Amino acid sequence: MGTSITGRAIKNGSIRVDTVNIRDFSTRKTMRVDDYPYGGGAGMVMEPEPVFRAVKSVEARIGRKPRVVYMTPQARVLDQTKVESLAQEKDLVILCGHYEGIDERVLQETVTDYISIGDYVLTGGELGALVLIDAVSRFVPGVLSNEESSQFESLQDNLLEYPQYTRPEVWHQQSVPPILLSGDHLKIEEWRHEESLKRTKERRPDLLKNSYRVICVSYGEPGAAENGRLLTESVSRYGEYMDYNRRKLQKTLLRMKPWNLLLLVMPGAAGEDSAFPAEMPGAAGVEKAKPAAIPGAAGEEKTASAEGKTAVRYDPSVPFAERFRGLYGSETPAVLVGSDDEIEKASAFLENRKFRVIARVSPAVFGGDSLLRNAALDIREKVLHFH
Ligand code: 4H6
Repeated sequence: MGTSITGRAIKNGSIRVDTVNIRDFSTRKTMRVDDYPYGGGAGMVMEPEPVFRAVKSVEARIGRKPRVVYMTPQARVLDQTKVESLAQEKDLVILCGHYEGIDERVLQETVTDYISIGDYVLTGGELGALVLIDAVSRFVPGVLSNEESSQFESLQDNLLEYPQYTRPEVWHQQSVPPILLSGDHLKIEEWRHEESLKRTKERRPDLLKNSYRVICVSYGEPGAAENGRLLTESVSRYGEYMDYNRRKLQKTLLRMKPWNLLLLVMPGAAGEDSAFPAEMPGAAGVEKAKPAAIPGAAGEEKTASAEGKTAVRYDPSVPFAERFRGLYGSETPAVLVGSDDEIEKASAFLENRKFRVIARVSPAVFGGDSLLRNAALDIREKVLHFH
């Protein structure tokens, strides 16, 4: 841990790593902490009491009950969402077993999380702990520089990273893909998304069944669109958002696919008023017909925002069925953010339109960075495991 990025993180005080030797809490003169397994069989088992005392000593030192992670091959395999959720904790205790493992009773009493780093066996949990510390550290503020940022990683969409290139432009007769030299950032982002998908199909097709294209739809008081954009960015690298205060969108047919994920941000979800986005991006990845001529779609009023841009005001009198007359799913998962009232109305409507509501998120989402991050992690966790 003393070299490279983790070494720097320790030196600049972003993270601290302490070790506790369970043997120091042995109850015997010999300082042994293992004993024969009841029921017989090969190998030794770690006694409960030394482990219990070791964990208690840490609790006493930090003055609170931290999450206690047990590294074991008998657990769900660590993924990026779990890593980011653990990174929110101030303290983490990682318990490493040796021999054949630890007496079940002390695990019951002390462990909060069981984690495996992969389906293979190690002689002890320590290398797993190092892997966990390394992965978690990347999400601790101050550990990565701006250039090393962990903010936009495609693993968060359950997709593999796209290929990377640097100078020279031609190497061993192979050129860098021309699009990367074009300077067209929107096109480049699209290309990278495509490459990520291609690569995932080829190398990790198992990931694709839990990979969704996030489409965020917001409507409601001023700030709804901005909040939708913020939430979308926290949930997905390749997400899109649309402001359904806009009458034009209300008139548009939007048929979502089973691999789309509808993120619906409704009244009650927004904070006070924040700025409106200047432009709505196109809805690539979603099959979108030409705006159908639905006469008399209502609920839009143009106002001039602080920047002098044309913004759209929320009209609460527009009924759900009218605002979303063009919105259809096909077993498309949906996550709803808003007041209980609005969520209730939306659920019934969306189920009729062949969406599957997989999560409802409490409206306390847009009150600050950590609320937003936690909501995003919560959503990713539910989306990833709803199958
Ligand atoms: C708990 C129980 C983690 C811990 C048994 C730990 C792999 C991982 C261990 C054991 C680990 C992982 C002791 C069982 C040695 C096999 C320590 N191995 N083992 N995949 N080993 O995260 O014998």
